[in-house]
Amino acid sequence: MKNIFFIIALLLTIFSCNTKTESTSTVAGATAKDELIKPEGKDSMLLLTDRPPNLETPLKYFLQDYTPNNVFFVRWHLAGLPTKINIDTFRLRVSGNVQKELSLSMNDLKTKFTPYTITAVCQCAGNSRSFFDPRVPGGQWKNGAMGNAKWTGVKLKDILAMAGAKNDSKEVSFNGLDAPPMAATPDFVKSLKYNHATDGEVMIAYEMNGEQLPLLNGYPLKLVVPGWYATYWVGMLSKIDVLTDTFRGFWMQKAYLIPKESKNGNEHPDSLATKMQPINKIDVRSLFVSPEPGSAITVGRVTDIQGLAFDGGDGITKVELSADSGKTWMPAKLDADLGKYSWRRWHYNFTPAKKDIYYLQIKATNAKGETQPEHQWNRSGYMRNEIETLMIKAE
Ligand SMILES: Nc1nc2c(c(=O)[nH]1)N[C@H]1C(S)=C(S)[C@@H](COP(=O)(O)O)O[C@H]1N2
Ligand SMILES: [Mo]
Repeated sequence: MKNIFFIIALLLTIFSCNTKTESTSTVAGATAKDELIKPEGKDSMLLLTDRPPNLETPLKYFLQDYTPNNVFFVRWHLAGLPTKINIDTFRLRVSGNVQKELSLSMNDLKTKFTPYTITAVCQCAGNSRSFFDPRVPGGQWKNGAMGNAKWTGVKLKDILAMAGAKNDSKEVSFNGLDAPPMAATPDFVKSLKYNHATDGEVMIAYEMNGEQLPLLNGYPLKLVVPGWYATYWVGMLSKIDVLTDTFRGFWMQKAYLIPKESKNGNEHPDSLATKMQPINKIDVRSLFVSPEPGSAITVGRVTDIQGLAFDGGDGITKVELSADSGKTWMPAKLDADLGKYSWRRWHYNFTPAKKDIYYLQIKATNAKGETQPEHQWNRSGYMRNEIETLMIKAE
């Protein structure tokens, strides 16, 4: 338990002086009650669970290129996380199949390495899980378990080079300061193949959007794996192990698995896939951000329909909108390209011709020609990227 204070303490600090309000929003045709909460160091967010803290970003913040740190979504698995980190004594340790073990202070990281910055979407594997039909267990996220940020820190490759990681290494594992509240729960440890870990893009961030990371987003260090689902983006990162074999931890071999032999991680509720593999690259998706579902717009007047699109790093080349159930697709206008791992915002000028209810659909395509499925399901509610429908009323 060294250095670890349980969540009870964290929650008392974080949630005691909170303002709780309720708002109503329309989601996929149904009305859901959203509970808003204002944790310490954050602005109002949607509360999913408070133990461990799981908080969703309200949709309106996705009208910006970069998601502000104070509303960036929060997702922890284990109820034991430090309430406070002493930055003077904090060390990032590197051990295993290396010539020289390292114990790096924050100052070492900031002065002994060349800083590196990359823009990348951090998206939870379970983002949008609540929209799966039939419903699946797990955090019932809407579309707010994602965010786009500029990450600054050190390339993992440079750290492994300093440690003299050996050429016969197979994988690298990553552990953070959070700990299971009971011995029965396995510690949250993730791994990457050695080649991936040293690709020069995987990095350890000490800043997001030019500021230190909020405690709830993994302060002081977060592993950034551009283009891959956020489950690999280990927060409060404190220990890196270079391995000569496949890592066999629970969170790689039992959790976060997707069907191996289907597109988009698809399977059927009546015939679940038997061959599974660890989740990996983010699939192509596009989302509506504005107007909010169920909004009223004006007949004969232009409405700026807005949203965003992203993928695992091949880059979005096309976003198209349909107002006739997918019979015809019209190109949306893409905003500036902020990097292949960034999301790309888009606009579409829509003018409703008559008083009616409109169902708009949005579909993105990437540089590899990959696009989105019309229907998708899997038992864990991962990798949601089904073509989205937005219902709006023209009055
Ligand atoms: N140490 C640690 N890192 C973690 C997790 C965790 O439970 N513990 N959850 C992962 C998952 S599943 C997600 S979606 C992201 C969320 O990052 P955020 O809280 O900064 O949004 O952190 C990842 N890193
Ligand atoms: Mo996640």
